Parts: sequence; structure tokens; C-alpha cells
Amino acid sequence: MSVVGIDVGFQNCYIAVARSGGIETIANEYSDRCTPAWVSLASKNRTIGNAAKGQIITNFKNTVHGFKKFHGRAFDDPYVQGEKPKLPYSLHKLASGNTGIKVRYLDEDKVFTIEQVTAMLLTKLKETSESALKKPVVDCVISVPSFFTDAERRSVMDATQIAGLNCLRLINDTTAVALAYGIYKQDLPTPEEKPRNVVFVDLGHSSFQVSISAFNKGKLKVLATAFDPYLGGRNFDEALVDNFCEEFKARYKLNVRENPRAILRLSQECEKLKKLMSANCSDLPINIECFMNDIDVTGKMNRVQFEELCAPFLMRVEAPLKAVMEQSSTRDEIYAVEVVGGATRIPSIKERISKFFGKDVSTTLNADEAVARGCALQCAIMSPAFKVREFSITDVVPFPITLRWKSPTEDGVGECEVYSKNHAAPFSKVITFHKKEPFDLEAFYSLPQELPYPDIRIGRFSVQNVVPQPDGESSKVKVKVRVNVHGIFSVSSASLIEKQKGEGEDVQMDMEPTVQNEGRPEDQVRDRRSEKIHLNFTFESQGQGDQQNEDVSSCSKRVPGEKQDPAAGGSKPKVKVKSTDLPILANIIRQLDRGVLNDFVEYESQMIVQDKLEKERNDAKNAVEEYVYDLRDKLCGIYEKYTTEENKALQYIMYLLIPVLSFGQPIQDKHREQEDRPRAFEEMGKKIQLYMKAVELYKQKVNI
Ligand code: ATP
Ligand code: K
Ligand code: MG
Repeated sequence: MSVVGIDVGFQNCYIAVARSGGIETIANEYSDRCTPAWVSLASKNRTIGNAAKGQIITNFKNTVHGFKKFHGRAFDDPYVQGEKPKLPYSLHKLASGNTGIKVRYLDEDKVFTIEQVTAMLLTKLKETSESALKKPVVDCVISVPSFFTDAERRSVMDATQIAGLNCLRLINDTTAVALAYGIYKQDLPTPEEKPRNVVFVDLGHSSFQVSISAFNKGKLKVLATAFDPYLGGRNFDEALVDNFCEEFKARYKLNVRENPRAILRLSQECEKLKKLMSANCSDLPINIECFMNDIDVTGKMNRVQFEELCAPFLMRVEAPLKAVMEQSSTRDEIYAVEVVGGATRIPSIKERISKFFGKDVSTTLNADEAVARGCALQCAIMSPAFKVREFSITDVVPFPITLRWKSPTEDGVGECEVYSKNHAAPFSKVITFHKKEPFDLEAFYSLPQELPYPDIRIGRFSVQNVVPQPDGESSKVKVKVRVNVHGIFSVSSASLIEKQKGEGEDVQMDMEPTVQNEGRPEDQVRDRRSEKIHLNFTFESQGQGDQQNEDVSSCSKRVPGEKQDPAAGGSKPKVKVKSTDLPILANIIRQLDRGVLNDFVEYESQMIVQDKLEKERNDAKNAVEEYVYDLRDKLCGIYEKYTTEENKALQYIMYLLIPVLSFGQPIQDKHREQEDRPRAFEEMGKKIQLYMKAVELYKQKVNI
């Protein structure tokens, strides 16, 4: 069983694995621990990561980056529409209304869903992990921003499935960091002592996340999270790009905005400049040769100017810090403020954070790798194959969730907030309804103004096969709702409770203990301490008139108070009831069709094969080429003294052979015609062998 943690960043991905020596961040084939979140599609294959980033200037229309936040988003989503003009590649509205990416691949116009694109990236990260661990990688833990809503999380989960990964947990970025911080600390307060409160700040390329966690020995509890989902290092790059676009327009009369290649090059240079300014206060140059119309451009900037330029973004740092402190309502001392994420290296960001908290920020964690390491630690904790220190994590629900259903009261609807903001997660609750027929539960986020997503709907869950009791009365229907380990809400099960013959009317079914084990995937979780008592509410939703409203409101008040659950810890009453599982039909917002998902799984594996064949073909071609070049050089060098007429003929053939070595092309064409990849490859292999044989023959003939 593999133990792998993956930080899928907007710009940078990191992988950490558990080996006997501990958690290790691993490098890819470029000896780079960072794999850029880039995917490039071409006529023969895909390139992913570092190699894809290298394609940005030459193949910009088909080189995809900055797609992380398209997960679970409609094409018409304001965020998507806002990004569209900034992208060198095209977005496409899918039939489902979701966001697709339009590229040319295998010489055809193709539209990939965002799940497929992320799956391509994950395939690369999977392969990198496999070559480091020298075994297949399936199980992993992957990080997502803490503000990701259900639609976004489900979409990322689908991507992991397409890539053939089994994601044991989607963990929030800042929670992964908290775990990486806490698990090695030997001096945490005992469970009886006051916890140690630590603030975690992650400013990446696309977003700003803050959380506060309370640590005791062996556990961490996230108290609150806050965020600015649209503040990140990219805003600073964009501010620089805008600045130089204007400057170059004035100084060189260049309309940079109209040239996507130039914009891409300028962005890269601006990012470099931004990083240099983090370490340097003086004027720093920006030079780009042959920028546009054969003109070389130069510019300069210093840190003071940069901060002035970026003032609107710097100003946004404080709000989430304030929000997290207000929500956590901890008046206790903040022990430390740990910062991670590349953009926290900007000095004035650090200054603002430390000014807010009145203390220096700590940089004890690796700013780039902490998230991935936390993911790997979580994976190790969840893996039965790995022995790690027990450490329990309780995360929070970032946005309150409400259930709504039709009810025969005068306003026609019943409603209850099932998860309040910052409610512990993962967490299950059992709600009892009194119903005579099937009913629908609409789940949605209660506070649209707080949601960094334009649609409050989560989904509709239809509880089916509900029938009245034999005496015509309403049946008790116990519905289990949960926020699972991935932070995803669902109505996970429902059962009809039938009174058995001979039972009295005074049966107190509500007293039935409801502390149940969670279903999958939590079953695989070794560390179960974060799964607390399950609440039991009763909604009298049939024929109770005003009483129902009362019940609903009183239950809403009861939601945060875990200890008020009358059933928790109650002794088991001796009541005989028959419980029948009821099917639930879920209609989830923006979710990829399950059949289509399976097709994508299949298609991804086809693309993997295609890439492999192309790589082998290239390797073989390179090997022949290398041999021929080497021999040709030697014929003019150390073998020259043996030069015979035949040898000269060979030299001539060599010169002929080199252009012929582009033989791959006709074969490629043929293979595309026939769509018979294995045969094309076999033919090509035969040809290579023939060439090798020819070369060998000549070698023997000239006795070299
Ligand atoms: P996200 O967390 O938003 O998904 P990410 O995880 O890919 O994004 P990081 O790798 O944490 O982001 O950070 C990348 C950002 O940090 C980029 O904007 C990069 O330019 C910036 N960055 C890296 N080093 C420095 C530096 N020395 N000074 C300023 N900015 C830096
Ligand atoms: K990252
Ligand atoms: Mg990040």
C-alpha cells in the first residue's frame, strides 16, 4: 500500500512519500521537487509538468495552466468568465454547462473536462511517485483549498479516479500544514491542559488561506478557517505585467496585450522580478530580447515601487486574519503564526501578518513542501500498513449547510441548518422524520454572501420507498447526513423504522442509540477519534402544525451543542423495531455523469499508452540517431586512417541516413490513418532494426 501525499497547487505541485526513514519530498525526472501544474497537448502526445511549461511559448494554445479553480464551475460562472480573457488557451461550454478546455490533440480538436485535465496532471504525479517508490501508487491524500465547496471537491475526487488514484482523504491545505507542524512536536500540552493555539497562513499563487488550530498531545482541532480565495502571488505578477504593458506602450509603442506570446514571456519575467524584489530593495532590471517586432525591451523597478503598485492587494491581507480570530473566539494567546506558500516570501506580506498579530511570523515549516508533507502524514496515519504516531485531526465545515423539505405546514417548507459554520468535520448526524410517502431533501449553503461560489445548491436527495405504518400513521424515517473525510456533504443513508406487532404506542424510538460507525470510506480510517458522537434530532414533519416550527428552531439551536444530544451515552432501551434501508436518489449540482466518468477512466489509460509509445519511439529514434552521428564523426576522426573507398561510401550513406531518420513522420501519418498504433509501432521497430542491420553490415565491411 502506497503512502503518498500530493499538494496540487494552482501553480506548483509537490509530492511527499513515506519511506522507512520518514516523510520525504520527492523529486521528478528533472531533479525538481516542484512539478508545475501545466499540461501540454500535441499532435503525438501530451507533456505534463516541467516539460509542458517548456511548451508555453511554442505551443501556447494547447498548453494549459491555471485550471485548478475551474473545478466544479459552470462555464458561465463569473470567475470562469473573468479568467477567460487572460488565458492563452480556449475554454468551452460543455453540454452540462460545466467548464471545458478546448485544445488540439492528436491533430484533432478536443474538449477536455477540467476533471480530465487535472487527471493528466495527477497521472504525471502518480508516475513520479511510482518511480521514486519503485512500486505502483494508488492510495494517496490530496490537498484542496479549505474554501472549496462540495462541487469543487467532488470534481477533484473525480479527477483522482480518472487518474487511477484512490484518494483516502481530500485534506484542506492549512490542515495538512497544521498536521505537518504538530505531529513531531514533543512539547504539546497534555489533553487536560489548555491547548496550544497556532495560526497557519498559506499564501500561494492563487489564494490566501488562514486557519487557527488548537493542539494537545496527539491531536489537533481546527477552530476556524478564513480566506481570500482570489488573493495570491498571481495578482502581484499581473500588477507588474499591467505596469510594464503600459510602460512598453509608451516607450516602444508596443501593444503587448494583443500578443499572447509576448504576454506569456512578460509574465514569466515579471514573476522572476517579483521574486528578486523579495530579497532586494534596490532597483532591479527586467530585460527581454526580441520581445515583439524584433525590439528588445528593458525596464526596472524597486521594492518601494512594487509595494505601491500592489497596495490594493497588500491591503487585503488583514481581513482573513481578522476573520479567523473573530470566529475562533479564542481569547487565549496565539503561540505562533506559521506561514507557508511561496507568496509569503514577499516581505511586506510578512510584515503585515506580523503587525496584525503583534509578533514575528515563524517560518519553521518548509514554505513549499509543508502541504505535501502534511498530506503524506495523513496518508500514513490512514494506512494500515504504516506505523505512525497516533494523531487525531478534527477539521471544520467552512460554510453552514441547510436542509429543506416540503412540509404540510402553512409556509409549505421545513428547514434546518444541519451544519453550522466551523462545525467539526468529518461528522455524521441522524435526523428523524415522520413521513407517509417518499420525500426530497434539498441541501444548500445557508449563507450566499459568505460563499466564494455563485451557486448555493449542493444537491437534492430523494428518500424513496417511504410508506405509512400498517395502521396508516406516519412512519419514522431516520436519515443520516454527513460531511465526510473529504469535506463533502451527503445524505448518506435512510431507514424506515417499523413498529413491531405487539409494541405499545409509547415506544420511545428517539431514545434509540444513534452512535453508529460511519460507512465507507471512513471504515478504512485507523484513527477514528475525530469521529465524535452523532446527533439525533427529531423533526415532527407531519400534521404537527406550529409544533414543527418550534422543533425546527429548537433543533437549530441545538446543532452546535454536541453534548445536548439526549441519545448520546444513553442506555439502550429494550425496544424491538424493524429497520428497513431506503434507497436514496442523489442529484448533485455540477457533478460529472457517472457513466461519462467511467469513459474518462478508460480514455486516460489510452492516452497513457499513447504517451508511452511515443516516448519509446522517440527513445529508439534518438538511439539510432546518436549511433549514426557518433559513427559519422568517427569516420572523419579516429577511423579516418582506415579510410577506404567503401568507407567513404559509408560516410556518404551516413549523410543520407540522417535526414532519412525523420522516418517517424510517414509512419506516424500512417498510424493515424489506420489508428492501428501497435502495428505502426511494430513497423517502425522493424525499420529501426533494418537500419541498424545496414549500419552493422557496413561496419563489418569496412572492418571497424
Ligand atoms: P495555490 O496554493 O494558490 O494553489 P500554489 O500552491 O501553486 O498555489 P505556491 O507554490 O505556494 O502556490 O506559491 C507560488 C507563488 O509564490 C507564486 O506566485 C510565486 O511567484 C510566489 N513566490 C515564490 N517565491 C517567491 C519569492 N521569493 N518572492 C515572492 N513570491 C514568491
Ligand atoms: K504548492
Ligand atoms: Mg498551495
